[in-house]
Amino acid sequence: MWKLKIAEGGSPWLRTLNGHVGRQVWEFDPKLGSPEQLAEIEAARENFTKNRFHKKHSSDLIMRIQFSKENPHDLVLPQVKVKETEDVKEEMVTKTLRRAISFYSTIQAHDGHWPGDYGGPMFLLPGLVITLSVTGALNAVLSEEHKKEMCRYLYNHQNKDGGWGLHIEGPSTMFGTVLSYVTLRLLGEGANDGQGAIERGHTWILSHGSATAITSWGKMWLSVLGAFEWSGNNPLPPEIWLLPYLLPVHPGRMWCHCRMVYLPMSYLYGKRFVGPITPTVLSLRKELYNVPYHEIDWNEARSLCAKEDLYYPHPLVQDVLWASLHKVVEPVLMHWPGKKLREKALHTAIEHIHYEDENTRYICIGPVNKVLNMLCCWVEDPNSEAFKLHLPRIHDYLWIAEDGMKMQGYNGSQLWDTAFAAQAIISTNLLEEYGPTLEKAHTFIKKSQVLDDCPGNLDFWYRHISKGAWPFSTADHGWPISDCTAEGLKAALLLSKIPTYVGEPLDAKQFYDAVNVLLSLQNGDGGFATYELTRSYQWLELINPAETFGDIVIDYPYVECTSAAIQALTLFKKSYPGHRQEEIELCIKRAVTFIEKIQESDGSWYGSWGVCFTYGTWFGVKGLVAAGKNFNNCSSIRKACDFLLSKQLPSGGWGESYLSCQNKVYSNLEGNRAHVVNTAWAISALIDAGQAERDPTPLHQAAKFLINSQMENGDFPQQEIMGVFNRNCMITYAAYRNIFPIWALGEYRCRVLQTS
Ligand code: LAN
Repeated sequence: MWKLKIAEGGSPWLRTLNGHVGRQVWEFDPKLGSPEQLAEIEAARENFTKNRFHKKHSSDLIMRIQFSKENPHDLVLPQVKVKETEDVKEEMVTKTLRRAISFYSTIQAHDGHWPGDYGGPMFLLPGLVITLSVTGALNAVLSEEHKKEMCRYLYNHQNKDGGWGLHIEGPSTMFGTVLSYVTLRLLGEGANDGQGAIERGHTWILSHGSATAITSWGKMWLSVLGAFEWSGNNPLPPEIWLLPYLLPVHPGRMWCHCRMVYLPMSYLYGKRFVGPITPTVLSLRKELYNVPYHEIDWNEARSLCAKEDLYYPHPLVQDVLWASLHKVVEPVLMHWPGKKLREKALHTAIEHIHYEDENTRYICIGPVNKVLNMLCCWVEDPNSEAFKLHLPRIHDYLWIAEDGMKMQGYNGSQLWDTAFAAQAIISTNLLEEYGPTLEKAHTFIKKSQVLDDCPGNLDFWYRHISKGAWPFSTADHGWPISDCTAEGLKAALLLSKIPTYVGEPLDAKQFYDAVNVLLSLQNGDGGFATYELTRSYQWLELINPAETFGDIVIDYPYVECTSAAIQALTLFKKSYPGHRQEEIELCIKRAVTFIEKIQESDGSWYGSWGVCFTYGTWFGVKGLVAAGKNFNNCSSIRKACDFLLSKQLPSGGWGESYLSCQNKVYSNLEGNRAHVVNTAWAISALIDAGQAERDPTPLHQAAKFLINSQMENGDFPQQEIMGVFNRNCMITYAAYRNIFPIWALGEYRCRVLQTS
C-alpha cells in the first residue's frame, strides 16, 4: 500500500533547515494495508475511472483514507440538512462546523500542516520522465509501482477524443497529447496496451498536424529526448544573461518563474544537448510525425503551433526576432570566435542554476525548473554531487490520489493551506474544542518562516530579500512570496492573541521581519506582485515565447497580493502600533488606491490565481474593508456587492467555471451548478461588506447551500478545479473545499446569526 510520510528525511543527500517540517513523500510498502483498506482504495480507484469523463477531478481519497485510519474521530455528529422551506438556525451551523472541523482535524499531519494534492497541469510529469530516461535514472528513481500509478494517471486523464489537455479539465492540445503519449511510451507502454488508448492518442497527434505543431516548451523537451531537432526550436541564447542589467529584456528583470525556467532551457539550447538515441527514441521519431523524420522541414517547424494550443499567439516582432537570431546570431555563436562567448554564457548560466539548487535545498522554485536544473547538472557532469542531491527531492513533487500518481505544481501548498485553515478555524470561535488543532498549525507556521536572506550579493543573483517571509510550501523551498508572507503573518498574529489555546507566539522581532519584507515589496503604483518587485515593462510580454501561457514575462501586481498585504499590515498595526507606523499607514493608503484603480467596471476584480472573479472580488473587498472602508463610504464596495449578488444562482450558491480565467468573462459552471468554494468566497466578501445589515436573505440562502452540501463524514465534495496560473492553466487546491466553507460558515455564524 502507498503511505504518505510527513517531515521525514532518510537520505544522506537531503538537506534541511528545520527538520524537514512540511515535507510530504509517498512510499510504497507491499506489506502495508489490511484487506478492507486495500479494498477501499481499489473501490475509490474504480469509481474514479468509471466516472472520469464527467468528474475529472479526483477527491484526494488515498490520503484521506490513510489519515482517517491513523486519526479516527470517534464522534461523528449526525448530518444536518436544511429543508427547502426551513430557515437556517444557529445550531445547524454550529453542528455543521463541528462536523467539518472534526473531519478536517483528522487529515492534519502530525507536524501541523494539511497535506494535499497540488496536481492539475498535465505537462509536468512528462518533464520528469523524459529527464529520468535521458539520464538513465528512470529505474533507480521510479519503482514498478510508481510507473504503474503514473500510467494509471495518464490513462485516467485521456479525453474522449483520444488526446490530453493542458490540465486535467482542459480540452485536448498537442502539448498535452504528445507529452503524455511520449511519457507512456517511455514508461514502457507499447502500442498494444489492450485498451486502444495509445492508438487513439497516436491518431489524435497525426490528425492534428503531428508533433511539429507542438508548443515551444514541447519542442524543447522532444529535442532533449532526441525526437525533434534543435534546429526546429526558436533560439534561446544563454548570452542574454551577459547583457547589461540596464536593458529591459535582461532576464534578471523577468518574473522569477519565467527566469528560472528559461535559465536551464537556455543552457540546454546553448549546448544543443541530446540524450542517448535508444530504440524507443528511434521509434518515436517514426510515431510522432506524418512524414519521415529526415524529411521534416525544421525551419518551418520552428514557428508551427496547433490551433488547439494557441492561447497567446506570437506577435510578428517575435517571429522576426527569432528568425534573425536563428539565421544570423546563432551561426556566429556556434563557431570560433563566437564560441568563446557561448562558453562564457554557459558558465554563467550553470552558476545561476547551482545557486538556485543550493538555496532551495534542491527543491527548486517549481516543477519545471526542478527537472531542467537536474538535467543540466547531469549534462555538466553525470557523476556530480549536484545530480545526486537532486534525486531524492523528486519525491517531494509526486502525489498519489485515486486517479494515479502525478507531478505537482509545487512541492506542495503547505504554508498557504495551513495559514488559511488556521484563519478559517479561528473565525468560527470554537476555540476550546479545536485548540489542539490550532496549536499544531501554529507550530507549523512558526517553523516555516524563512529566517535568512539568500547568501552573497543579492543583486548579483537577482534575488530580493527573504528574511522574515513565508513561503508557499516549506521553509526548505524558501522562496519568499508577498501574499504567503501576508497570510502567514495574519495567521501568526491571530494565533498570538490566543496563547492559552495555541502556545507561545512568535517573537516580535520575527513579526517585524515579516513586515519588513512586505514593505519592501510594494511597487511604485501601490500594488504588490508575487515574489519580487515589478522590474520591467508590460511590453516585454511581446517576447513571451510560450504559446500556452499569458502574462508570464514580468511579475505583475495583483489584487490578491495587494489585498493580503493590506490585511496583514492593518492587523499588525493593531498589535504593534508603534512599529514603523508612518510607513505602514502610507503603504496601506497606496495599496488601497491601487485596488480601487484596478476594479473592473462591473464591480468585480479579476483574480489571477483562483477561479476567478469570485476569488478576485473576495480579495478586493477584504482588502478595502480591512483598510477601514465600508459600504457607505466606498463606491467600490457597493459596486462589488452588486456584482456578487447579480451572479448568485437559484440554488443560493455561486459556481464559476475555469473559462472565466481564460476568457476574462464571468462564466457559470455547466448547468449553472453551484460550487462550495466560489460560494464561500462570495458570502464571505458579502459579509465583510455588511450585507447582513442590509438584507441577509442571500447569505441565508448561500449558507443553506453550503450546509446541505456537506457529506456524511463531515468532508465537502470535491467539485471542479479551483486554482489557475498564467491565465490558462488550472491547478488543484485540494484543501479549499474544506477551508473556505468552514471560514464562510464561521463568519456567518459569528457575524450574521449571533448579531441578529
Ligand atoms: C503558484 C503557486 C502559489 C501562488 C499564490 C501564492 C497562491 C498566488 O497568490 C501567487 C502566485 C503563486 C506564487 C503561483 C504562481 C504560478 C505557479 C508558481 C503556482 C501556481 C504554482 C505553479 C505555477 C508555476 C508557474 C508552474 C510551472 C510552470 C511554468 C509556466 C513556469
